[in-house]
Amino acid sequence: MASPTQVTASTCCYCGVGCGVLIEHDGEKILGVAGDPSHPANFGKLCSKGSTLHLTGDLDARALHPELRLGKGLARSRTDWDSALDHAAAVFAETIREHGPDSVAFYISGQLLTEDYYAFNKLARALVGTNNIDSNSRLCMSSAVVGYKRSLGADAPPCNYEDIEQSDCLLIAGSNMAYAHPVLFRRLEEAKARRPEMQIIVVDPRRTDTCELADLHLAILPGTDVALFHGILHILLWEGWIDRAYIDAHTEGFDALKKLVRDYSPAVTADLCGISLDDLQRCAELIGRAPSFLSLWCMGLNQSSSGSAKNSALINLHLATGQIGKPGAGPFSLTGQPNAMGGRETGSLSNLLPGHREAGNAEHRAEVAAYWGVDALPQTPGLSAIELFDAVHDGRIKALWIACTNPAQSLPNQSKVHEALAACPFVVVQEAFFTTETCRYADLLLPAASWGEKEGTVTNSERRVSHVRRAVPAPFDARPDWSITCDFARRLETLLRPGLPSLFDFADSEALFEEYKHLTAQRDLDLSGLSYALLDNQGPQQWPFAPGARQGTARLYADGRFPTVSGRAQFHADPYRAAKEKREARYSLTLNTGRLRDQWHGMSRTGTAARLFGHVEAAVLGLHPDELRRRRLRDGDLVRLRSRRGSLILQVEADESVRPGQAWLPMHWGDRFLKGLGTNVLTQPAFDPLSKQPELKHAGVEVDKVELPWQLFALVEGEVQSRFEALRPLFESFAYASLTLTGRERPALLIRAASAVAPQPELLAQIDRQLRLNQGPVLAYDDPRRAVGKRVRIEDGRIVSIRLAGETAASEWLRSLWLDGQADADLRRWLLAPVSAPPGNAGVNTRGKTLCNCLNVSEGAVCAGIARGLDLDGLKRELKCGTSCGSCVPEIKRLLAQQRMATHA
Ligand SMILES: Nc1nc2c(c(=O)[nH]1)N[C@H]1C(S)=C(S)[C@@H](COP(=O)(O)OP(=O)(O)OC[C@H]3O[C@@H](n4cnc5c(=O)[nH]c(N)nc54)[C@H](O)[C@@H]3O)O[C@H]1N2
Ligand SMILES: Nc1nc2c(c(=O)[nH]1)N[C@H]1C(S)=C(S)[C@@H](COP(=O)(O)OP(=O)(O)OC[C@H]3O[C@@H](n4cnc5c(=O)[nH]c(N)nc54)[C@H](O)[C@@H]3O)O[C@H]1N2
Ligand code: SF4
Ligand SMILES: [Mo]
Repeated sequence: MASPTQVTASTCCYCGVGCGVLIEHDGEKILGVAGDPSHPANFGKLCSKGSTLHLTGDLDARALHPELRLGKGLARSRTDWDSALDHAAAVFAETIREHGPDSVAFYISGQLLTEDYYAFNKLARALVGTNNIDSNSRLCMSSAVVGYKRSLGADAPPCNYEDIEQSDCLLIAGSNMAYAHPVLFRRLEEAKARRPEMQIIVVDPRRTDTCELADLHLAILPGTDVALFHGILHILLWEGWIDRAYIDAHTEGFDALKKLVRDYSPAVTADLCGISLDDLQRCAELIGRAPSFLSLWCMGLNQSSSGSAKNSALINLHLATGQIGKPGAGPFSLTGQPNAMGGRETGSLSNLLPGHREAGNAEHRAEVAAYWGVDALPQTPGLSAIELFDAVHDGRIKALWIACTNPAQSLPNQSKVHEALAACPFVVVQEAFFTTETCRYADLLLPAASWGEKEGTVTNSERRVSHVRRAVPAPFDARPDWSITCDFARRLETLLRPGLPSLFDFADSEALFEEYKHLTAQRDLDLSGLSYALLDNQGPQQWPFAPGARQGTARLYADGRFPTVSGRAQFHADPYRAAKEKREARYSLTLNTGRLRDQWHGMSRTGTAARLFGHVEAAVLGLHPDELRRRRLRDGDLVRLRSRRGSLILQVEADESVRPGQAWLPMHWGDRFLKGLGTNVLTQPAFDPLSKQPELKHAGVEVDKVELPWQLFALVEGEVQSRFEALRPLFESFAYASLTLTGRERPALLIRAASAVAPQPELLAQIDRQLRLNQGPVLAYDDPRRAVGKRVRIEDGRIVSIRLAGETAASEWLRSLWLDGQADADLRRWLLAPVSAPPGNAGVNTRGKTLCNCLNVSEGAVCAGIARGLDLDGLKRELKCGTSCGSCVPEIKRLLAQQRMATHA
């Protein structure tokens, strides 16, 4: 029964900042969301993604019932939980019996809750007896794990969010915080406004929005971070800006590093990194002279074939300057996913075990086995993500369980991943949204509860554990992940170890937490003093939090003792290695990939809210204007982007934020919103030798113009999810097809497609049926000789559907008429004319993209305001942009700076 509005305090399900949210609901449906003022990560703030959570998750896109495919090539059909899980248990048991425990694998996610993770780990290692359990954190945090462990002795970010605000000098390397950790970036903006003397350095090949806050931006050549950090250390040594006393008292290995960095003279470093000597010198000086120095980093360092070296080279700088273990100082890796930390804590990478233990360590295995009450844990090393999918591809893995991740979009070298999934005898996908690329390959689809519907705990970037609370029940048959996993495990137990007491007798997520937490006792991450009740009474807490502790631990290593064998931190002397191997280097451009402000990964959730496409509407490749000129390309041209592994057809645009020789493409596109296998059809599977994290940031690519003269534009209002599902397959035969959502109050599906020749009339007729253009109040124009055909449907004086084929000049004008909700009689005779707008009609909406999603303020309006002389405060006052979540403020600042440059030029 729905009851009046209630509020449940929970957390945001997106990034590792880990903001607290207040979910407004009626006990059945989520109605709204607000920032939790009492949560220490965000104190009430939310970004553009967090504040629109309640607008996402369209039920038409949710997985609602278990579905089973009874044979390859057949369609899946709906089933019940008992049949689904019995079937899965039977297949897993048989596979294990016939081919051994290493013939099955689990591929899980940094977006699971700690309790979910724990259940999966116990299932894989204790019951199945395999270490083949890895997670998408392999693509995300595994280089940071290696960096922390080998340099400091434990996988623990030593700092906290207040340190960021207090620091005198901040180095942000390979992190676009303005987009990827926006609320933390808001906190940094405020700190910098209070203390403008705080110095911020950004190291990123691209000029991102994060650079708007930087005193110094080093646009290094892709992949040259190790050289940069060694070059900085070279200068620190030369100038005497190191802390010899700290090095002597608390570290080991400095001499070897000192020897190595002799080779990284300023001239050599500046040349390798493609930056000026002055900038390099200034960077070293800012770090060397700062009373406190803190570094933040993310995927620009981790996602690299030298990710471990990058991490340790940066940590070297902190150890050499003694900038760790004190306020405002330390190496602080930002975690991407909301519970990437929980995954590391519970041992959810193939080489880890719960409680920051190692699967390769016999003592650790014995400890965990004893705690679980099993004879032994498996010894054979497990496979990491890339290796795991290779093993699926060559048939070694015969049953694969995927939960809360979309590998058919997010792994590199997608052609191979799709082949692997297609060939795998049994694929289980435990998912909240049935729309993902991976679900297509599911032989068994298990509907999972999602944000607002599940309970457990998560750990954010600053080691802070929050209690995630359930607001509403999951829709239809969907169930929380831990309960699906434990239910399956109990059924598998009866087949694999009949008669023995269950290892999975958990009544709720709290029971899992209670069992798990003791595995952390007396270890570096000790959180055995925490409980749901304590988190409810005292709020989110940072580990370590031992039993009896009154509060969590804000900062690690204050005493200079490190959890290594000798108690000393370790310098590492890894030489710089170029990111591109030879075969990649033959391609003239380096492709860099990463995040957009308002989208999350494969867009299964954010892609259900039309408003979130307002900022960036579709997949576009960014190239420096010089590269466009050299290739005789213009903004908006369709190009074929190709690498050694695959190709993609998409639009190109001029992008001044990248240097010549580089290309930029958001990571979010898979096969659904853009025809082709998405961004990752291009990326390389090469990985770091220690962390096994793949090189997702650099691939050699080439760009060629394509001629696809026959073009189509379509827009249809309403029921966007079901129309998307029905229409997407109809565009398989087009060379180019881009689908997106648009609008706010009245969402619509928008499609652009192109091919060399016109498609069969029957295909167009099928498309028209889905667009509701086959009958009713439809204006039509056809010229079959030129393969031109146009349709506009008008209801109650408003355009509700459009299809222009063969000739699309009027598309933007019609789209703006649709948006404005008008199509009066005067205009009607022009609707199907081959013109971009009727003569003398200024109807074309020049609003451009939506900068401020909260208050719906367009780029056009902001630019007009700037032209009228408004500054940031004036724009905020008059247009209200940037006054709610603030996610658009860096971009508005950039427009203001461009305007200043233009007037001075
Ligand atoms: N809006 C949004 N926010 C997110 C996510 C999302 O999908 N959408 N995902 C979350 C997750 S899981 C993660 S892991 C984080 C990722 O957060 P970030 O790592 O901040 O985001 P990215 O855009 O992937 O990459 C950051 C930057 O690395 C730069 N870079 C590329 N190559 C190099 C290099 O060789 N050296 C250096 N120094 N920099 C380089 C890129 O130009 C890019 O600007 O974001 C989290 N937050
Ligand atoms: N080219 C390129 N590729 C990249 C990256 C890059 O920078 N460039 N970044 C990499 C990084 S850092 C990451 S973290 C990965 C992310 O890659 P993925 O893990 O594939 O990303 P998501 O789309 O977030 O996948 C999570 C899935 O879980 C589903 N889901 C949501 N909530 C729940 C739930 O409660 N239970 C279950 N069972 N399912 C749920 C969502 O619908 C979604 O399909 O991408 C990697 N791929
Ligand atoms: S910064 Fe935004 S996406 Fe990240 S947790 Fe906070 S509200 Fe969610
Ligand atoms: Mo990530």
